[in-house]
Amino acid sequence: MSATYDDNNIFAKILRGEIPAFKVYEDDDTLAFMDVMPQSPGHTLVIPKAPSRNLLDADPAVLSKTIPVVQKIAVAAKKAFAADGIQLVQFNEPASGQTVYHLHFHIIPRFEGVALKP
Ligand code: DGP
Repeated sequence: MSATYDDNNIFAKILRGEIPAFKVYEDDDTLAFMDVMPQSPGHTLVIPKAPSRNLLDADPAVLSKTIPVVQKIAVAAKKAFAADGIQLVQFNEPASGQTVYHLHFHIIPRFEGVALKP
């Protein structure tokens, strides 16, 4: 049996305005904000507003709205932080490294010769 969505997760609280976040983009369906533990300058998270635990239980109709925003933020972050590339990371379930259980996409600017922070 797969785990269900728990709306006490930290990103649900950000969406409800219960805890602060440095927001960089918002529309009716999607929010982007800076990661509080950035692995590189400009590390940004993009989340759908609709509840899903991760990609495995996400509604494709929701994803069809989220992915264009992922692209938009990736392009903007590359330009704003003068990055050489963008790493897109996304975890599903604890075994993969997921720690916050609301679907999110990491947009991580990468720089030639510079390793990520651990
Ligand atoms: P993961 O579930 O492993 O993809 O990682 C969750 C990410 O969420 C991690 O990079 C740190 C970030 N994060 C955790 N708590 C907060 C928070 O309260 N605010 C923000 N902006 N980011 C958070």
